[in-house]
Amino acid sequence: MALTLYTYWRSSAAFRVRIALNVKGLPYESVPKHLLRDGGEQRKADYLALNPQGLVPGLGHDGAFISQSLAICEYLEEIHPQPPLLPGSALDRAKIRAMALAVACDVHPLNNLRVQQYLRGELGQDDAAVTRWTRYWIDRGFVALEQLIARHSGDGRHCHGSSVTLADVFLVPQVYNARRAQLDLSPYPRLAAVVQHLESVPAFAAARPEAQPDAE
Ligand SMILES: N[C@@H](CCC(=O)N[C@@H](CS)C(=O)NCC(=O)O)C(=O)O
Repeated sequence: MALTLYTYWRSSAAFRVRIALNVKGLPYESVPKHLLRDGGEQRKADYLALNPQGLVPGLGHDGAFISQSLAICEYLEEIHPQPPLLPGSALDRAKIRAMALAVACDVHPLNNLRVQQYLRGELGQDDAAVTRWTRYWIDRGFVALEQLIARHSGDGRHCHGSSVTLADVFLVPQVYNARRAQLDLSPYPRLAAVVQHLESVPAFAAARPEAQPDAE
């Protein structure tokens, strides 16, 4: 299968998809979209023709295009079920999705580039205020995830059960963003232990921003 990932090295949403592709052992071609250069390559007409939202990641597959990292990961899960990112019973899968969505819906959108640009531009906030905003929303999410990991982790090394799931795929990139905002992770020891383990897993390590061809 010919897979093309529209990506940016520092995009945590693209980082999720890179991890999922690696976990499933699917080779892909990277097409970098620089989010800052020249007003943002994600906002140029050629990319908007593919993704009207003007966001990365996007996945091309045999002439088709899919946006939204969760939709992409679930698509990969459906066309390539092994190893499963949504294992177990319907209840297990719902709990895993809920943890992934706690990042994807309730943390990440508040801290996205265009939101930060709006806070700085239209709302006139300085860097300190934007960093405060970023840390606040990540903390709200991590406080809850810390408790969910306590309930659902089977081994202290994964968010749910004892294997890599979609919850792990979404957590690690969000921790990358947290570190960029210099958020202290010590209030979330279980979450930090899970991430420490996952960062040693080759599929995660190869997907990290600094390992990408477009890394600066
Ligand atoms: N919900 C989307 C979020 C995608 C997203 O916000 N991507 C960011 C990078 S992490 C982006 O392209 N930002 C560009 C911008 O804000 O202009 C997903 O999960 O794919």
